[in-house]
Amino acid sequence: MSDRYQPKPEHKFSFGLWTVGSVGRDPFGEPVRERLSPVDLVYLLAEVGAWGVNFHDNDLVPIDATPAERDRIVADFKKALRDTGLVVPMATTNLFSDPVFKDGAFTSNDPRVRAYALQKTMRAIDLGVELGAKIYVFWGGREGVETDAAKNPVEALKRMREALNFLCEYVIDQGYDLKFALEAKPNEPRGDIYLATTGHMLAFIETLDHPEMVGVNPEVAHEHMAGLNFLHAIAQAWEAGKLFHIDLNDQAFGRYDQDFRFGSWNLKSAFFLVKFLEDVGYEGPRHFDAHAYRTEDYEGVKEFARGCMRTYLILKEKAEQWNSDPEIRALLEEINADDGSTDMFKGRYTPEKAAALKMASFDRVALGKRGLAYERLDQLTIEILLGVR
Ligand code: GLT
Ligand code: MN
Ligand code: MN
Repeated sequence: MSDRYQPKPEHKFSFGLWTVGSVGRDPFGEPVRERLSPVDLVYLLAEVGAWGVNFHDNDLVPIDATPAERDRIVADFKKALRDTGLVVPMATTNLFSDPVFKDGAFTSNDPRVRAYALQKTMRAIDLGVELGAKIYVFWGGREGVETDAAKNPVEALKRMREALNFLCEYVIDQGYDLKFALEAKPNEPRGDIYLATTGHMLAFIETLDHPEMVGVNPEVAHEHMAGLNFLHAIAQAWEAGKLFHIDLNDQAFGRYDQDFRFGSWNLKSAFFLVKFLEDVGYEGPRHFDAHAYRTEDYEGVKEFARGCMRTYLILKEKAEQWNSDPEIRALLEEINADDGSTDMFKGRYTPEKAAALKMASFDRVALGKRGLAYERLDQLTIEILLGVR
């Protein structure tokens, strides 16, 4: 195996405890792997070369642990982090597994559940910050409905806003250096989940009291479930200064949330995604929110984790190749050519520009006849990906 694809800390590859720790339970089947402790999982991640480990409060500390148990678990985890050099870039709250959240957490119709969800999140934020997290993810897996008879969607948004405003103030009040990243998903496990896509989240963030503290954590699989182009979602988030975190995995369109190994299904979209992150200089963690096939034992889980990182690095190399390919560069130059003939119409509106533009004449037919060479450009992309160029 070539050394060029070995993960290094500067690549910022991270995994959730719930990813490599997945025991392979699904709605139709029991676990296929024994449960490993958080400490074991830290060593496993260190062995495969990851940089960071993320967790939900209850991936680390069981929901019914006593304060003494919590302290012991956290101390053991910290020791494993020290021994391995792994860091905790992100933390989050489990607001979806326990039956108390069956009708949502922040959007539950029951005010006691909403208050409990806030309490649980504040405690989980404390835990995350204690372990070094700088990003706090909110994935509202149960914030939705099976029937719209059950909940008023406007009320649900107001409750969500109230909860996030409360928690932003909590973070400010504690003096924590922490930002929030909202993760959208259109459905599963609820019939429909509110704020279904990254685009919905971006619009919602602007309605919060502290929009500067809140960005997004888009996940490949979740946008693909909605039939959307993931690259376009993260490009919009990036352009808005809101790409605080990212969940990399893979997913066939139209399927359930598969959380496959990064790049294992749609290589071309994975390629353009890596190329984008590298081209724009995204500096956040490259988090793999995926898990191994249910067919695997823990050797297979390690293969899965290594595969995510290795594929990312191979695609990064392919992106460099794409960017420096002379034929691709020439095509891009041609595609983006500008003869300067419209310079006087560019930029901000002025009445003079508008008047001049209304009078200008364009050779519409010639413009429409021009071939754009995108077929050649795409084929060159495919040939780079297939390794024949
Ligand atoms: C859960 C979900 C993921 C979220 C995680 C964070 S938990 O596995 O499917 O997409 O990112 O809560
Ligand atoms: Mn997912
Ligand atoms: Mn995710």
